[in-house]
Amino acid sequence: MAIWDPRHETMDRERLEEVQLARLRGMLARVHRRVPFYRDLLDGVGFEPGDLASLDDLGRLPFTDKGDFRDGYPFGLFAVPLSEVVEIHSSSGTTGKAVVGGYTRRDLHTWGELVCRLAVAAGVHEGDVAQIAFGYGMFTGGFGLHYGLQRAGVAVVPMSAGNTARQIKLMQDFGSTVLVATPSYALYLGEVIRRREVDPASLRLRLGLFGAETCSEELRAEIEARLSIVATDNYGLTELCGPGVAGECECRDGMHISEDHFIAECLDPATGEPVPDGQVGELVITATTRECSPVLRYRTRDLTTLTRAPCACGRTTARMGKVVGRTDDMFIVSGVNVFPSHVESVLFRIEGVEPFYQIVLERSPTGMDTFEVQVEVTDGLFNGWMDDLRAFERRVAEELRSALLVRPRVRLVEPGGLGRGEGKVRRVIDRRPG
Ligand code: DLL
Repeated sequence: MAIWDPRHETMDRERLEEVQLARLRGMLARVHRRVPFYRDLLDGVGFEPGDLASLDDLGRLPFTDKGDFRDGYPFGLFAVPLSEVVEIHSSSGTTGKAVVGGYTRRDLHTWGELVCRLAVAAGVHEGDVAQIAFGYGMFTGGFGLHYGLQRAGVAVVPMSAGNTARQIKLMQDFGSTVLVATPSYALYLGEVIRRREVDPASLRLRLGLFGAETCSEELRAEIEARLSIVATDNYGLTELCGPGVAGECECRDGMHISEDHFIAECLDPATGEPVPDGQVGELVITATTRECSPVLRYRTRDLTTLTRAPCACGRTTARMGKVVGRTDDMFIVSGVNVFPSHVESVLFRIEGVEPFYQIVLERSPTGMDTFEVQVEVTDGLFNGWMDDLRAFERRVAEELRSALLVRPRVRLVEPGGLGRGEGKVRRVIDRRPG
């Protein structure tokens, strides 16, 4: 199994922590000097950058969150003048002002290296043809994978998102071996390939580099079967550079975090105290090496686990588990906490259910919350007897109730009845007031 940057990816922990400490010191001094927001933040807790004696001191420093990025919109958190910035990306900002991240020339170089690490870890090698079906544009996915895959020395096909017919044609004509996409778009591609009776084995696809949204093991298996590939997961966010924070190796036993650039903490979201390895908590990340957009203790709101146990691939970096949900996508119905990922895992285990679903939350005129799960079912089932359909609906509702401890209303939808997206899919539609 190839390792792109063995010097950094297989460092022993003692050496890694020395590197982390030195980089953290440098970063704190820089942001204190250059970014008024960070100066106020650190002064507010009486912390001088020179006070940092060990990595444990990180736990004494304040957090940052999305609100800080929004308040600083657009360039308030930049640590370099605009004259040194060569690229700017931004999240979609559907729920308020967008998050903006800038890159100096060196940041772009680092970004390419980090994405290259995860691509090589996933099994990409020279001779591959990588078709990028992430959107190019303000979203970090397209460009991030583009830079990283070029660094890995593969032929990049910058197809961008959408235009599914052309995606399939290019896959056939160019013999694409690697597909880069969101898992939901990969699933959709698989559906169209099946519908058009293209034999997936006639394509040369062998590997998927998926990320940007949650993908349960059940969904992964479904995509792998539909496209005849091995699917890997990688993680990142606009606030921290985009993709390149963490990615799975061929062992697929957690995503290796590039800890020489990102210090990861897993904390109890309520208390902010660390949780033991293996226990679910909120991922908090400090990006120490970014010149334009360094970030201190960023609360990602992503819930996951960390492990520092050795990995068979030889990398020594900590690994994060699958993102099981976000502190803000968990919803509460009838007093019960529900994560969409949990709903997904239950649904995908039921024979006859297609892997497309949506959760709709509403409030009735009497003030009661309603929780509806709309899910597509196979053709055979949908066009069968009404009684069978009703019985199936009850079964799905019962399976969900026993796993979630709250019973949703289930609405079965014909195959293809729910919308398909090209980018990130929206699973939960919450129409409740407030
Ligand atoms: O999604 C960056 C990215 C692009 C990562 C391409 C991987 C591949 P944002 O649009 O800012 O950035 O969204 C970040 O997406 O906080 C997670 O909630 C979610 N997310 C990203 N990767 C994963 C993943 C990009 N592998 C937000 N699994 C994050 C689950 C993910 N959720």
